[in-house]
Amino acid sequence: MAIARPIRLLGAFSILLVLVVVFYISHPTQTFINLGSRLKDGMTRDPLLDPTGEPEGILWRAEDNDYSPDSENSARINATLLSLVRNEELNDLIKTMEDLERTWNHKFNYPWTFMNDKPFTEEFKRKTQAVTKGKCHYELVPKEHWEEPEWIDGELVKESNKMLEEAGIQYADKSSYHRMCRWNSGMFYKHPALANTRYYWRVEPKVQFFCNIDYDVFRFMQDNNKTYGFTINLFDAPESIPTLWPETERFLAEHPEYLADNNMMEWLVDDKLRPEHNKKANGYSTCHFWSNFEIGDMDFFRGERYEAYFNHLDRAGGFFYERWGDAPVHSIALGLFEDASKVHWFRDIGYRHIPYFNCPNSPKCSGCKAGQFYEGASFLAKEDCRPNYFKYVGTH
Ligand SMILES: Nc1nc2c(ncn2[C@@H]2O[C@H](COP(=O)(O)OP(=O)(O)OP(=O)(O)O)[C@@H](O)[C@H]2O)c(=O)[nH]1
Ligand SMILES: [Mg+2]
Repeated sequence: MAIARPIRLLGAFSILLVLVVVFYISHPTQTFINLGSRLKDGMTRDPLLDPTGEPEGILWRAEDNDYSPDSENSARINATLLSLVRNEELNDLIKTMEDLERTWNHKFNYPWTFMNDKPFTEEFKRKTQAVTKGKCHYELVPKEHWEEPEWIDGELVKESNKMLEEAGIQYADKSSYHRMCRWNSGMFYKHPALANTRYYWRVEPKVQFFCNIDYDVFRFMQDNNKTYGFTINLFDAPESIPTLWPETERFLAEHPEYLADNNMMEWLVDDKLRPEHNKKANGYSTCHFWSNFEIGDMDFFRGERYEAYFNHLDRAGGFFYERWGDAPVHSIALGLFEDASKVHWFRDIGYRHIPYFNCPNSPKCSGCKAGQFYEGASFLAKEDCRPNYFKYVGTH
């Protein structure tokens, strides 16, 4: 008996529908990416609640390529895990290393480079090398990269840091903190031990990683022409950087040619989400990539634009007279000088540095709650600058 045409059509449609549903379930990343990059109507719901998969495109995997630890012809590229760390932080660092080795590096065996302004102890070397099959390098930061440059006025530093401390700026009176911020801003990539290394993944003791990452993230950066990858996007304390933006504007006036065509200026100067922040920071939203996690291409920092910008800031002295962090400095430079498409949100890397998270909804993750952004007091929720980043730059 012949089946009526409408019934046949309905049958064909149902089969098509099932196929589409099966496709989307097995390709969760694509579903999400197809929503578009910019969130034009703002972030009405945390994108990390949606199923999160791997980035699109060809990914290099340990099963298909030679990533064995001692191979001469391995698929590893010129890259290192990089940690500035003190001997006293050994136990916290070990836990972090174990996390990152378990979720990622035991498959790819990238080397680790540890840096310190004091020599590493034998115990530090022995215990860290025991956590990884990758080769560990231990480097001393040269004094001229670490200490205050000669044009900094010590008396003025003491006075201004006292005022910052009274204004409640954390670590303002710790000279090592100022030095660390300056080193992370303009020195780390100048260390001779990194002269032949291009990509780095910054790792701090105490941070945690929650998700299995099954592709070579450094190759991903290289293959997709990415300069910088982040996980968390935050507001900063404007009191720590009152003259950073005015100095940046001065620099831009001298070098208008450095501004990228497809820059992230709107994200940098937004005054709608937190007008007081913009006002106190004299025109800067204070939004930044939280730099305790970063995967980056050191060629950007070694390039003419960043070098000139860092030298300008260094001369102005705000690393010591104020408490400029490497996070706003890196972020402003990327936002102004780099094409926005070259910055990547690693939504799939589950990450925690107290008190914030990047926790995706993925079967590859365990130990964090999908979409949880902060832990502790509820005022921390407003430190999230992702709504602005997704609105002005995108979710890529
Ligand atoms: N070798 C060395 N490492 C340092 C020094 N100060 C900070 N670091 C490292 O620099 C990184 C950032 O320092 P933190 O003290 O964690 O700064 P922070 O993340 O702003 O502060 P917290 O929120 O307290 O973690 C960490 O990897 C530290 O181990 C220092 O004086 N010497
Ligand atoms: Mg820290």
